[in-house]
Amino acid sequence: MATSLKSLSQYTDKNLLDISDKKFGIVVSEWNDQVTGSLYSAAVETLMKHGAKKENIYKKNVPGSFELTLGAQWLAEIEEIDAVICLGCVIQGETRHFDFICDAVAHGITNVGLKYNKPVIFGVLTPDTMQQALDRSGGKHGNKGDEAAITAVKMLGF
Ligand code: DLZ
Repeated sequence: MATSLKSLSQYTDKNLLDISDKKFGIVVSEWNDQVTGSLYSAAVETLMKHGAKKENIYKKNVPGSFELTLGAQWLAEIEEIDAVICLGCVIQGETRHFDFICDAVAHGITNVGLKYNKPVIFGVLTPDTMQQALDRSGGKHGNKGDEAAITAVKMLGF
């Protein structure tokens, strides 16, 4: 996906790209699967609402958020896939495990996007409590899976 002057001049926030022929890979962490399942459902629903075809959305489960990076790489290296969305939920605990996982995933996902020159979206919740996670995965604060999908569509518009 190369940026051209033409594509830059055509892009506006209100006029999202036609994604009917775009292929999406979604990597989903199995940790806190109640939350990540809701993130996934919202991401798929939003992509389809914006024109993506169900058969063009590919899912890959990984055990935990730490593994999202490698899962993203496996999907990003598939030439036909246009964008990758990573969905996870890491809940703050008493240990430094939280920081290690979050730092690793943030850096890892960034690197995969740069390496393959494709949008690789960080849809990882990092709340203090399970309630905060539920609030952000279909609760009172919306659904981060929806935001992640919109971000992927917007990035494909560049
Ligand atoms: C080990 C661990 C812990 C303590 N907490 C979470 C979490 O809240 N969310 C999550 O997605 N994964 C967690 N994990 C698992 C790690 O992401 C990873 O799967 C293991 O450390 C094995 O590499």
